Amino acid sequence: MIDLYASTTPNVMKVTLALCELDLEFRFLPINVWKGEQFTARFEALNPNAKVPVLVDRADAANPVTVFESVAILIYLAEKTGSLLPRSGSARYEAIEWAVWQAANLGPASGQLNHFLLYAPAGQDYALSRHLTELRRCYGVMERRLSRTPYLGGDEFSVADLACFPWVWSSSNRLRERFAFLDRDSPEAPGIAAWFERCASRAGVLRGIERHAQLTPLLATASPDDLDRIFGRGRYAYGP
Ligand SMILES: N[C@@H](CCC(=O)N[C@@H](CS)C(=O)NCC(=O)O)C(=O)O
Repeated sequence: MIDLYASTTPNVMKVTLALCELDLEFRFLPINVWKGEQFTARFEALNPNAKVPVLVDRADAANPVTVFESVAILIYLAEKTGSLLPRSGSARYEAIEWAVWQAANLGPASGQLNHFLLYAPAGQDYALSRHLTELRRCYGVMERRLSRTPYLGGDEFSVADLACFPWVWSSSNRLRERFAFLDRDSPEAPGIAAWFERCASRAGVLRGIERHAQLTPLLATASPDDLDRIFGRGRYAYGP
């Protein structure tokens, strides 16, 4: 059995999609990050960085394997099953490059834009413009890649697509009316649109989207102080 410590976010969705693609049995262990459940000693023993997702694989009950960081989890699952990652050579590193690219570029830019649009006080024009510009740059990088290869890692569906798909899905769902470049079906980015369709028509991805939808959104449970804690502001802020 595999335990997935989870919330309703794209980083968790990557792992849910991978588990469904690989037909692995798992259960969600929901963590209410809005109420600070990630900061308990028990959870920090699993992930010292205090964030979901965390995966615990109990296939060997005497020696469970714990992995945090969504892209590390994707690579773990790929190596466990021998799927979703070419076995060797440059194709393997291309897929890893694009998965790491998501964690270092697309994910942070999407997350920061989200934060400044939804949770920051008014008057953050500089921050908004900076993160929007960076996210648009990332979409340009993806479009150029996907105009040359069917999948982000190359010729095959891989961990790279599982890393990027939930962010493109989520940003398109929430923000495409506001920022046309985030539309997963934008005529200005035919490479991304065709890739999205290719990924979204996979049975495993469709099952993963359905499983992900079973998680309950918990933002409404957060008090103003909970929001200050998760965003490091108010009495939790460091600095002047
Ligand atoms: N790079 C990490 C990011 C994980 C992350 O930011 N998780 C969020 C939910 S998407 C979280 O747990 N936030 C709680 C917090 O920041 O305290 C990964 O890809 O796993």
